[in-house]
Amino acid sequence: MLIKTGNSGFTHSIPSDITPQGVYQQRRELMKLLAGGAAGAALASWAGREALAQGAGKPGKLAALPGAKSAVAGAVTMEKVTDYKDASTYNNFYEFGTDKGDPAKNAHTLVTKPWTVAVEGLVKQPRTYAIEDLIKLSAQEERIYRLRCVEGWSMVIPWVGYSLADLIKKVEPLGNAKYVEFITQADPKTMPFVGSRVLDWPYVEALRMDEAMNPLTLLTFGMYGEVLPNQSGAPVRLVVPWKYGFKSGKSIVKIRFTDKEPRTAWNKAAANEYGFYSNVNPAVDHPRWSQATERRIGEDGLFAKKRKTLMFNGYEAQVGQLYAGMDLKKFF
Ligand SMILES: Nc1nc2c(c(=O)[nH]1)N[C@H]1C(S)=C(S)[C@@H](COP(=O)(O)O)O[C@H]1N2
Ligand SMILES: [Mo]
Repeated sequence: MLIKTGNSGFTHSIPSDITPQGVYQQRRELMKLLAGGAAGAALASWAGREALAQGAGKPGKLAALPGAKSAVAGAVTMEKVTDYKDASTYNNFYEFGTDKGDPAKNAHTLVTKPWTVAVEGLVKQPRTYAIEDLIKLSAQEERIYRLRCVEGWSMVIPWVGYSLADLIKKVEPLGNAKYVEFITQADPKTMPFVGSRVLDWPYVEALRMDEAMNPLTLLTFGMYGEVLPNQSGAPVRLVVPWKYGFKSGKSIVKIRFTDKEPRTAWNKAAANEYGFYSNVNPAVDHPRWSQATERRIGEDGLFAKKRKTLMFNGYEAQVGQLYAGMDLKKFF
């Protein structure tokens, strides 16, 4: 993602910037060994490490939050699940810093108890939910979704939650409610980068009502059978698997129903680069880089060919009809 350096100026990551720490380290070691003429040994150790990276690894020691197998179409992929260690140490959560390793290092200061989520705006039943009540509102399911960042990396994660639609039906939106806005926590006391000028806080995201109602849109409380670690957006985040990762707001405190398309955090920061829809689309490039391919974290190493990005991140059968007749180059 790009970093705002002043009121209007931006610097941004080039593809090599998005190398995860571990791979970067390995590349440095490899370069050192190559310089020493030990290329064969270096390659052997690389291959060994790649093999070790297979398997999902063990989650941390957080409270268990198992989910039943989901019956929602598209909710499970047969692709290999990303190692928990990668999923929980390679993150975007700018409230805790702009480096991929920052959220895992810094998010321990986030206070997730007590936590409430206010549902407000154009609904018949506005209500503030204690997180404990929100968790129980519907049955927890495990959904194995890909999440693709606009920067070109992706992961496969077993999320735990329920369809946002279950909550929406409970609060009964009014007829003029057309959009759902997600407002996230912005507490400078517990989130060290809130107050920095990287983004206009709080981090806000939004969906059109039919997108929010699509059964794939997951109100997410856990991953890998446990509650979310802080850096992944505890205690509640969204996962919208057919959109670029930044649509999946973390640590949500307000859900607001509106009649106008809300301004969203990245759209405010750079409207020409981040549109409202932000559907994963290999045919529509980011103005400064291609979106046609991606690298799977922990799997696609230095020498691997990048994999092709799929239309709607592979969820076209489930969500393609939401955009029938729309010019997706215009509504990017
Ligand atoms: N509140 C908040 N939510 C956020 C972000 C953020 O900076 N702040 N980053 C977004 C981006 S760019 C991505 S790619 C995903 C990353 O989720 P992950 O760290 O669980 O992979 O979170 C999204 N949600
Ligand atoms: Mo992202």
